[in-house]
Amino acid sequence: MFEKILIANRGEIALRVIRACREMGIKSVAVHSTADADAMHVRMADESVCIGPPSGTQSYLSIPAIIAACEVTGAQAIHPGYGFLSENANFVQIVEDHGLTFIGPTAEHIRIMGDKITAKDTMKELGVPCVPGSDGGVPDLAAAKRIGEEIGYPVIIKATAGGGGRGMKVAQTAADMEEAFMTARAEGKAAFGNDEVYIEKYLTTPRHIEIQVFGDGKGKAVHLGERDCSLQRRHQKVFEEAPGPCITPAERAAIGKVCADAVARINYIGAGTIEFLYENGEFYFIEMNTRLQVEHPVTEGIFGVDLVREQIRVAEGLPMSFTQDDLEINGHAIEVRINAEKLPNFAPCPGKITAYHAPGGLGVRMDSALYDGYSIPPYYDSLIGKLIVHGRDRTEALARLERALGELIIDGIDTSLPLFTALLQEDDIHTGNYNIHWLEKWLEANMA
Ligand code: MV4
Repeated sequence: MFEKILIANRGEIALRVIRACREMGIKSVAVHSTADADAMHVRMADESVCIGPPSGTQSYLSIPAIIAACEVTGAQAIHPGYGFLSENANFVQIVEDHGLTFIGPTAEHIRIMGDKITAKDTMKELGVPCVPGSDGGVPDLAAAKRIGEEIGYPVIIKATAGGGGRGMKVAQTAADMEEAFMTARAEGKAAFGNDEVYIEKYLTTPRHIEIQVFGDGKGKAVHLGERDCSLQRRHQKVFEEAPGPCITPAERAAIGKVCADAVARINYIGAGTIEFLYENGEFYFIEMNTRLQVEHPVTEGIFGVDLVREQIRVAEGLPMSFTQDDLEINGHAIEVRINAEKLPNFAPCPGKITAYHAPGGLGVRMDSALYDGYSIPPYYDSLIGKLIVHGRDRTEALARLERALGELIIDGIDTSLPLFTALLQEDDIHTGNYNIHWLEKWLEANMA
């Protein structure tokens, strides 16, 4: 059993992990940059180590500093949170080479899923439905044009090393192919040092539905249903919910089983998310994330499980504390991401919090590292909190969200909160009638 875990992260996710550690009787070690000496994760952990200057590259991404912090404190395992080193296969290898445990998947699984072509090949092989497209990389423009004719336009050209929307170009017709192909290649090369691309049929109005999976690393795995994360701006999720408003129990059981079986077959360990586009009743695999995700609390809300606790258990070699049959959906959960940014342009807006009051009451969870008088540093991601509500059904969850937003006070900086208040006035949000383009269109119409 781990006696001490180091959390290689900051902000709300560091608190999230510290809380799980404390409930399990495990000591926690926070690491922090000089800019984060007064941060809540440092205060809440049992111990802390300063690992470098403000820049993320020199602190939260500094592998030597993090390994040294484990050695100094005697931490036996590292929880990476999300972002930073959470999907860095080399880091996992180094952690293991130092006799430490990485709380997350193996370096090999991270590597497979980090390369989008290999990920897709692997999933296809495992029986997961994929978007029709090129089988693997597309070597040149002539091949790209052949594939375009074969699968039919519109098509999308994606960088193999991409993800999160970078290095993607749509070709509406054959006439667009040359420019789209060349641009996707150039972006892949510039952003990731890899110019390999692949091609898929472009789905015009899908929803983003992702399946939460969890494996014990020994051939057992479960699914915890889906999250609908279609409401995004520039590939950043802003509103997530579970279960998906348009997914039937039969669809959930079927795609869930496919996903759980797939990750069981590869002995996947820990939390993972299999992302799909969902259109006309069909699921199409796009990517797999090999980490705990920002929006994991909506899944925790409807299943009543602690995913971080389970991550720690399986990393220790223990079994998961539930089987598929134990997992039953209870009600509906919604998360909104609160960013320190100024509308209408969403410009980052760090600064000092002059007043903070978190909402409470039945079915309300506020995951945030904010406190009264805290100064948000300008060096990191603008996510400053997540408000998660749970209700007996979607209607109750939406009413609770509106009520909780009314209680929440964050003064001194601009935040994305006014966006959520405005969204709750929209019929489409109440009926669940939205797809991946809904928010961008709404912003264009309402924020211009
Ligand atoms: C697509 C697509 C349509 N068709 N693939 C965007 C980020 C990356 N994860 C995959 N993305 C997309 N892939 C095919 N074949 C549309 C998107 C997409 C998108 C996906 C999910 C959520 C928001 C999105 C916004 C724009 C485009």
